[in-house]
Amino acid sequence: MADIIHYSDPQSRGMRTQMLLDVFQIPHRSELVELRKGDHRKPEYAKIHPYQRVPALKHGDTTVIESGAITLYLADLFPEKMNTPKPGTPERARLYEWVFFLQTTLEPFAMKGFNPETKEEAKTEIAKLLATMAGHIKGPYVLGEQFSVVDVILFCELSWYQMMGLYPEGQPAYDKFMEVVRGKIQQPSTP
Ligand SMILES: N[C@@H](CCC(=O)N[C@@H](CS)C(=O)NCC(=O)O)C(=O)O
Repeated sequence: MADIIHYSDPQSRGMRTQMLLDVFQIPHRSELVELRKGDHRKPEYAKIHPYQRVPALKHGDTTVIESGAITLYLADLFPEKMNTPKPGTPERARLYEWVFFLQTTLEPFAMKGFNPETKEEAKTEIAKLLATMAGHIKGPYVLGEQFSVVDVILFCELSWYQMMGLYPEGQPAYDKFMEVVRGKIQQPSTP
């Protein structure tokens, strides 16, 4: 297996992909791209990420950008380690749903959470949208008994909402999910 290099800054969306690599114990090298120092604007980084953001992943001759694409690429590369359901199954459909729901439907609201003027609106919209998706958590994990990449990215996103004051309150399905996954990732040797 070719080497994996993960380019990221801990204070970025790269925390999602870093968490995936760590929790599922995927051998890799982490390359720090410090946004505050402008590392991502250096010309050599444009060879890795064409529009110069983080994260990015290099696997041999293949470079992947976009945290969602990196999530799906890793899930395909390590189906056993990451308990990735087979293509064409209902579980695989659910995996795609959550990746796209988090990144395309919820993320624009999470971005509004950075602005004090739109933060309350963002919190309300996130809570409403998450309420509609609560039934898509089979339990104890999103896909049922299998702990997969979906659990890590949803956990990561909800942890970020907690830090930003955007976490959906009064939704026991998410409280329970957070508790179960927190317990699981404290023992990462048994994915
Ligand atoms: N949709 C991309 C977004 C990547 C992105 O915008 N990353 C931010 C950090 S969270 C970044 O690198 N910002 C640097 C800049 O905008 O100059 C993904 O999910 O990977």
